[in-house]
Amino acid sequence: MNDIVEKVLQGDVRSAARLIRDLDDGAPRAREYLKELFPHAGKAYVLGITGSPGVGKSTLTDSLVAHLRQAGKTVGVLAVDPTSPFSGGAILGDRVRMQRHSTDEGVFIRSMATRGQFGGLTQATRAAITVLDAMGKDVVIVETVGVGQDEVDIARTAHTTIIVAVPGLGDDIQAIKAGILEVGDVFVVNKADREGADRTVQDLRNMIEMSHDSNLGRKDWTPPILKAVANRNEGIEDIWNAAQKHRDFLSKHQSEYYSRLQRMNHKMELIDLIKQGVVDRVLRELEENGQLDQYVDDLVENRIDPYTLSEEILNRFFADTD
Ligand SMILES: Nc1nc2c(ncn2[C@@H]2O[C@H](COP(=O)(O)OP(=O)(O)OP(=O)(O)O)[C@@H](O)[C@H]2O)c(=O)[nH]1
Ligand SMILES: [Mg+2]
Repeated sequence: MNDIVEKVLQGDVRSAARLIRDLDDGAPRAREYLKELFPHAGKAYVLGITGSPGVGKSTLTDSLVAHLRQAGKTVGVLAVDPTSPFSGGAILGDRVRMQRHSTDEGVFIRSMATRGQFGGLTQATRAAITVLDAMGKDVVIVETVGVGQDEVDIARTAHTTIIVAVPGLGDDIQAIKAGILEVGDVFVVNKADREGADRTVQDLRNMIEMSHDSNLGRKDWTPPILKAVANRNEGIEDIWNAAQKHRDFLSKHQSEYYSRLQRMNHKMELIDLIKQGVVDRVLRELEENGQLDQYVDDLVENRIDPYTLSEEILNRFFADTD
């Protein structure tokens, strides 16, 4: 067994941090390590926390971490920011917000901002979850900013997804359009110290009643909607209890919805990996002998159209499968 892999399995923070950095950078050796780690993962409870920017996801995560540590659980946190190609703004804020846990050995916090590497953000996040899981963390919390397709995909990877909103729906209407509502297992109206929290709870309830996962059909779980004031630790225990209820639900009822969800996750992961493999292989060869640039010249000078050209290139690589 590889040295790094062994260390990660023993829970070594530095090795895990290095591996996750490699994943974020798309380093090929990271994939080899993952192969070895994979059989050791699958034990952690993965909790997704998502919602629009600034609704209090990190504050909530921080309070949840404190709550879990008191209960003696080890925690891994992944802060994923698909809106930025750099580990800048929001993630820096996340780190600051969770700083009180930085000296606690039972907590491991990492951020990811990859786009386009390692088959995209969902793939990289999934891989990082595997690392934290194999490291022996009891709970892995994945915080994602925003409401796009990446968040929906990442949310589908978690066992339980918490959607955080704030009083006055506003931006969150966008979230609902993007389909994030459909993947929520627990809803939290944070900043309930502000006016209009009850109204927002009611609005959400109405919308949830009408929604169902457009890809996978209806769930047989009714998502609870809870109020919280994360920066005052209010409502945190209820949120954790609701998540646990959902977790129990998952293990007791292997419902049709969740078997479909699991199947789709596996399928998506495999397709992502195949795509990435094909793209890597074809591009590596084209770039090695400068052909890619020649092809681009052909396009620039109108010698061929891109449709025919891409077909010709692919036929070269997959000649005998035709
Ligand atoms: N009034 C009030 N403010 C809160 C509450 N929870 C968090 N905040 C504040 O809201 C701001 C944003 O909180 P974050 O936890 O960084 O929010 P976030 O959703 O992680 O933000 P991004 O990661 O940037 O999307 C901070 O100034 C928090 O102190 C709350 O319950 N009430
Ligand atoms: Mg945050």
